[in-house]
Order: sequence, then structure tokens, then C-alpha cells
Amino acid sequence: MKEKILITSALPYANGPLHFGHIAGAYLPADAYARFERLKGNDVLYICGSDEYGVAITMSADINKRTPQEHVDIYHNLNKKLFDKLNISFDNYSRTTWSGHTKTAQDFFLDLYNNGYIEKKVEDHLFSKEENTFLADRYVVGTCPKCGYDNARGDECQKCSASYEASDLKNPRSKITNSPLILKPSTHWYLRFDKFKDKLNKWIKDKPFKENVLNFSKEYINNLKPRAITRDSTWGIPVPLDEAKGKVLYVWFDAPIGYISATKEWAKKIGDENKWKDYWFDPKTKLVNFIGKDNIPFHSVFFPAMIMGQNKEYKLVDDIPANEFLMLEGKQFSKSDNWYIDLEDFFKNFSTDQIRYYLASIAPENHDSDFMFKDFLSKCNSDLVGKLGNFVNRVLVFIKNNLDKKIVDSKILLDEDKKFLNDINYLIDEANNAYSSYKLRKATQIIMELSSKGNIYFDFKKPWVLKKENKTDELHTTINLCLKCIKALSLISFPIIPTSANEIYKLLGFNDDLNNQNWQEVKKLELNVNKSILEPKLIFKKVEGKMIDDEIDKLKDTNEEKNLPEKSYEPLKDEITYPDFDKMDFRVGYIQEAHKIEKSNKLLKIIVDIGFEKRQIVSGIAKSINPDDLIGKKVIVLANLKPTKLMGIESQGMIIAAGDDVKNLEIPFLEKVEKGSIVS
Ligand code: B3M
Ligand code: ZN
Repeated sequence: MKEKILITSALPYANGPLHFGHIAGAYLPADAYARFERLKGNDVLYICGSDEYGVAITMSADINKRTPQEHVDIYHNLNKKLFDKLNISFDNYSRTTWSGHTKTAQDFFLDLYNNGYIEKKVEDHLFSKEENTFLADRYVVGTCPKCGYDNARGDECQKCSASYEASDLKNPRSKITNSPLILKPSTHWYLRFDKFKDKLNKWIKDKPFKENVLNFSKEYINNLKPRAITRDSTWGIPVPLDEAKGKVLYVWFDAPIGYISATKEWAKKIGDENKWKDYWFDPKTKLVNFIGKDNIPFHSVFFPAMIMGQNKEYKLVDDIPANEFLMLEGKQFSKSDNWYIDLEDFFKNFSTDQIRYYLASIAPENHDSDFMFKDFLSKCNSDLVGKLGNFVNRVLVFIKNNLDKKIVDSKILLDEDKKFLNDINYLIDEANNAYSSYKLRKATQIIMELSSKGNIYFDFKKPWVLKKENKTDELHTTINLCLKCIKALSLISFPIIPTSANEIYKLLGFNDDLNNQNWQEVKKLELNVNKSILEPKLIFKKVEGKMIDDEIDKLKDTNEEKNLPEKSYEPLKDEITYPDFDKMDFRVGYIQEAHKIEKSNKLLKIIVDIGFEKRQIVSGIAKSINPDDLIGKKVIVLANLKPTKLMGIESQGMIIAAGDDVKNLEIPFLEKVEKGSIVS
């Protein structure tokens, strides 16, 4: 049975160029999944678009002396081009400034309003007379109410770490223009998210979300409060109420509705205006939202609540493959710190499939991962060229030189041939499982495993010897199985490297390409026996070390750390003996809860399950680690440390962390071992 699958990737802000971190997190995984499900014969619709409203955009437009519309036009087009280059197969890439979106978002608001979920409140907000606008916290600076530092941020003082409301700052001013700010009452509309607690709890209970997504969302649901969904601005979707002049919808209210309006736009474009309903109103549709981890609550809590408040029964999300972050050589991508890759340049030197393959192989699925240039080189050369490319090429060149390019049939299968065929089929099914569960890293490993198996089989059978000894039947069987393996490789690599996979597939003498094939059919590994292969050619290019050195130099040129004095290290402590060490009992603990401790900016209260009991641990990591990022993680706990009190709260153990400064601590997370395991 054909399944209806609606796939979305987070709508990127049209406020700057995308980087590989975004691509590896929300776009490549979704694209591979879409390609896979299409290949499985399912009815797939893959939707995305630019997120074009919000204060961040008006501010950047201002700084660049453009209108917001000009600003979003630039980045909408730029990002669209990047997606094209990366071969992302959206069925529609829309934008939230599309008029159809305005209407959809306003209708959403009105249903919620008429159903009693939206309330009006008047409160004081910081206002700039000079700019004639209210300012969000992150655009406010002022004098810290605690330590008097005169350039303190709107939410937290970077000198004394005090946290406060922006309205508590003395002499508040605009971060951008320095103009003084005053408190001014303003009316806003609040969505009563708290009213959806029960419904959300019931709904989320049996969702197959990743453990961390689920735990985090449940925690969120239980703490739901009313939230303002309107802003004072001229840039945004007007609040559809007569009394709401000058108010627009908050960007996170309208953005997820963009998934629906982008589907409407798609239907319009294909000339079948109502077709979008087939997806959004059919409970059998599978809706999958690919996002980065910072977008989780908007997809697992807020948007579902907004849908629950509608009169029509829209589809609720079925799965949220939320990815962690991708770093660049150990640091966050940042255009302003010049720690980024110029993608225009990068695409001049490297191919789309090299990039897609590498990003898939390091996809930040379970923890943050790192784009490393040397690793990129090694994956391109030893995986793509050395394993996959080499296998395809040596088989085809052999056929060209020894069999007149003819695709030969297999004869009797010996044990090793049967084993090889079994391996091929087993790995096709493994790839199937990896793609079904959005595991791109795993898929790249399976592609390489199959390539290696092919190479090993070819070496073992030595077809050049079989040829010399005139063992024609065995020779034909060997080559036939190698060709089957190549066909299998094209199939399982298609979702990740579609262009190369198609090239490989066509070398086998097939006229069409894999876009029009079906997984189940291709999986039979039938060949055009007695027809010819095409002229062999190299599918993957080697990356030269020099090219990578140049890329690394570009980063170093602008790296502010370059001129820092050499790092000094703490002297080593006195030597201990094994019995000293053995006194410490380390266990693997599973973090169930983590909270900020009020009045402390350093401490977190963490509830950790060490298998046979639960512990409450107070840990001084709050300046480096967000408590939400800890939930569902497994860590190392010193479990026999005498309990002590910190800020009046009992701490029953210690969580192991590394780092020289309270501001950059990192916790090692464990993947496979179970909670309660001994660490030695
Ligand atoms: N534009 C945030 C982001 O790009 C936001 C996603 C919207 S998804 C509906 O990270
Ligand atoms: Zn301060």
C-alpha cells in the first residue's frame, strides 16, 4: 500500500546565508528520507520555505539600509540557490511573505481567538522614541541593576552574571542605535497554551520521538504558561482584529503555519488547488518535521497546541527527527567571527555529492559533531574514491578489457558466491532500516561495508586468473555477482549521493535513472544480460591535500586565537596509587531532570538515575550547559562521594565534567552502556 508521507524541513530565516550546520541538521537528512521514501513507491511531498518575519530581520535590514522586503528577497534567493546546488529535492520551496500564507496564519489566529484561547493584556515594554519602536530584550543594553556594569545585556549581565528582566536595567538603551528607552504600556494578545496541557500530554504519550525530544517536551508541557503571540511592528502578518492596529503576529506563531501554506502553494502550482487537503486532513498521512534541536518545543508543543485549537482537524506531527549541532573544526560556525566556509567557493572546488556524503557521514544525530577538513579529505578519498569508486571501476574496466564490455550471466553458485549474494541482500535491508529511521551516518557505513565486501570478493575470486585458466563459468558468475553488487550500491547510495548513484546505475547499461525506479524492483538485482556496459569512467574525484590546506588557511587567516599567548597548564597533582583511585566508585547515570537553581547562576539541580537508585546532584555547570540539553543523557557519576549541601540543597554525588573555566565546561556523554554500569 502506498503511504502518504509529508516531509518538512525547518523554514530557514531569510536573514543570512545558511551554513553546513543547518544543512547537516535539517535539510540533508530530510532530503535523503524523501528520496528514499519516493524510491519505496510512497506518495511523498517534501515542503519547505523561507521564514521571513521577526525583529531579527527588521534589525538586520535596518543596519544594511534596506527595507525588510529587500533584505528577505536577497536571502530567500541566495538560500534557494544553495538548496539547488545541494540537490535538495523540495516539491515546493515557498516563503512566508507569500499572500496565501498571510491568510492561512490569520485564519489560524481567528479560530484560536473565537474558541477562547487568546486573551488580551496591557503591560509595560521598553520603547525607543527615536526609532519609534518597542525593542525585544536582546536588542536592549543598559546598566546592570546589581553590579553597575554599564553595557549589560537585556537578560543577563555578562560581568556579574546576574539575570533580570530588561525593564530592571538602569538607563536602558537600544543596542543598535544607542537611543534611550522608556517604559511604555502596550497591548498584546496571549495564547493560553496552558489550556492545552491535558490534550498535549495525552497526545505525546505514545509518540515515537527520540528519548531526549520526548522528555524535554513533556517537561515543557507541564510548565506551559500563556505566551504573547503578537508584537509591535510594521513587519509581519497583521493581527486580524480591528482593535489591533500596528500589531503583527509573533514570528514563531506564523512560521510553522508556513508548512501548511507552502503545501497550499504547491497545490496551486500544480493546478489542483485543493490537493493540499489530501495531506493535511488525512489522518493516515505521516507527517515528519526535520529540525535542529533548538526548534524542538515549537514543533512538539506549541504548534501542536495551535492545531488542537483549530476548528478543522489538521494533521499533527508523527515524528520529529531533531538533530544536534554541527561545529566547524571544534567551534560554532559564525560568519561574524569569520569562522565559516564560503559556500560559493567551496562548491567551486568540491562536488555536491562529496559534500552530501561527508555531511551524511558526520550527521549530528545523537550528539554534536564536527566538520573537519582533514576528515573531509579522508572520507572523499578513502571512502568514495578508494572503496566505492574503486570497486565500480575495477569491475567495469575488467569487463571492458576481458569480456568485450558484455554483461555476463551467472552459472553455478559456489559457497563463497552464495555468501556474497547473501551479504548483498542483507546490507540492502540494513540500508532500508537505516533510511527508515533517518540514520544517515549508519547508511554511509553500510554503503562502505558493501563496497568493501565487493572489493574483498573480487580479490578473492581473482577473475584475471579465472580468465587465464579458461574457467569461463566461474569467471562469468564472479563478474555477474560483482555487477549485482554495483547495482545494489547504486540503490542504497542514491538517497545520499543521487547524482553519482545515477551515474553508476547507468554505467550498467540502464537507460532510465533511479529517480524513476522502485526499491523493491531494483533490489531484485536483475541485469541486462548479454547487453553492454557503458564505457567505464571515474565517478569520484580525488581531493588533493593542497586544496584542503588552502581551506584551513582561510580559516586561520581570520582566527582571532592565532595571536593568543601559548596556553599554560595546571601543574600535575601528587602521584596516587591504584588503591587511592579504586576507592572512588564511578557509575553511569541517566539524567531524568535538570533545573536551574533560583538565585544561583552557577548551579544546576540534576536528578540522575544510577540504576539501583536516584540521586539528586547539585552541579556547578550552569554557565556552560543548558539544563534542557542534559535530559535523557548518560553521564559519569562519582557515586560514593559523601553528600554535602550547596546553597542549602543536598548534593548526593558528582557529575564528571571537563574544562578550564566555568564558562566552557563540557560533559562526556555515554551512548551504549546502560545506567548503573561501573566505570573503571
Ligand atoms: N526559522 C528558526 C531557525 O531557522 C526558524 C525555524 C522555523 S520552522 C517553522 O532555526
Ligand atoms: Zn552586573
